[in-house]
Amino acid sequence: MDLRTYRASTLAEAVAKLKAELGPNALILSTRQIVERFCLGLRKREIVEIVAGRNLQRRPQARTAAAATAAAPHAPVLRPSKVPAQIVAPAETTGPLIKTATFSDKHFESLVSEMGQLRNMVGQLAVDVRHQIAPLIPDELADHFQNLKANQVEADLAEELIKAAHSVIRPEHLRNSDFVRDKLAEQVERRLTIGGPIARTRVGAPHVVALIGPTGVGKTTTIAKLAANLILKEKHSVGLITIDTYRIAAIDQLKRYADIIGAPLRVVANPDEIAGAVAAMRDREFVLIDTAGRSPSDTLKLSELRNFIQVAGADEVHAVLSATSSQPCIEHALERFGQVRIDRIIFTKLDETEHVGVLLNVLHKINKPLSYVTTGQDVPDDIEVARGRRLAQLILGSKL
Ligand SMILES: Nc1nc2c(ncn2[C@@H]2O[C@H](COP(=O)(O)OP(=O)(O)O)[C@@H](O)[C@H]2O)c(=O)[nH]1
Ligand SMILES: [Mg+2]
Repeated sequence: MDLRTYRASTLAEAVAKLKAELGPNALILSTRQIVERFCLGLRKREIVEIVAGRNLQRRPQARTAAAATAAAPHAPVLRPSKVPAQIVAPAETTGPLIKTATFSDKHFESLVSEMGQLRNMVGQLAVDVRHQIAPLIPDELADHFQNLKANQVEADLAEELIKAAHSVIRPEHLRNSDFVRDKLAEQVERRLTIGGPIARTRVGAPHVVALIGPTGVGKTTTIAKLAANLILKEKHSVGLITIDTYRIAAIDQLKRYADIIGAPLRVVANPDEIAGAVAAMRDREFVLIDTAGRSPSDTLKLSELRNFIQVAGADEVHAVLSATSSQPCIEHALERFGQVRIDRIIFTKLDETEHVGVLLNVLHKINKPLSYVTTGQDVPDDIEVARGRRLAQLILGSKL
């Protein structure tokens, strides 16, 4: 063991001295800044003191002279304001000046090589896992597959879409992400049944449309949007009927909209009255029926609802579902309200959902046409006639 102390006015000078004596692989054990007094103690100056040695066991804090010079090749006189970031000790302290551990070139190279190996291993692991989850997804389309799944498109359906798109994309286009997205959108669009807007099919009698669905999905708001658009934009005559007599607030809500848009409103409490209410509006082109948000698991009330719809002679029954509900919840509602009657689907609250893929799963399964989607609380603006390509883009991750 050969330990020596070097003092100089700069770090670079001190390192140069020790390198000259101990060689480039000498180990630095401590570095500090001290104040040296001279002229009989009347004057003082800041200097750097390094303790170094050779033939030592390497410790974590120890640095080679080569590394020290690399860290501060042109080290100025060490005053706190000019000290490089890694040098922290103030003057007249005995703590280490340099805190960061550094490595010899050899250590650094081996670390870089190990990191490279790790990166390769993780990459290979990701490919293996992907192959295990979806064995037949081509690597070039793996990100698109993950994206569909992130939007909660069911794995089987996502795989089917990817394979169908893959079969129509030439290999040289597989890495063109926009092109692949476009082809995928085509495939998604094919699996969506789109129903188009409400259209009058009768002459001399109103076209009767009923909205059914769970509580709070937005039936009343959607009726108001539809009525306002039919009256204000398309200049049709519209009458409104509500059978939601369970809550006074629900009647008030529709009454306020009816007054604003200038549509007559009739409140009907039992099935016997509804035929009369529709007949009273026979001068109207459209009659829209708002229904009570009864619990989907309440079979008695569901059969009552079916009765209302039958007696009213509805031309169209739209099931209203919220895009924010979970898939099991939507499927449950569809099963229950399917016992009443479902001709078409309206999805509400697209503005609030994080998983548009659920719409595709559901529509693909039940194969009922989608008529409208709603995109916010504003009456009458936040409603759109469903369009396949637009919905497909949303399912692939576009924003509203
Ligand atoms: N964010 C958002 N909220 C909506 C949408 N449609 C309706 N709502 C809101 O959902 C809540 C329940 O609506 P309502 O029409 O009373 O539901 P109902 O019980 O099915 O008649 C209200 O606060 C509406 O403003 C929509 O498309 N987006
Ligand atoms: Mg309501």
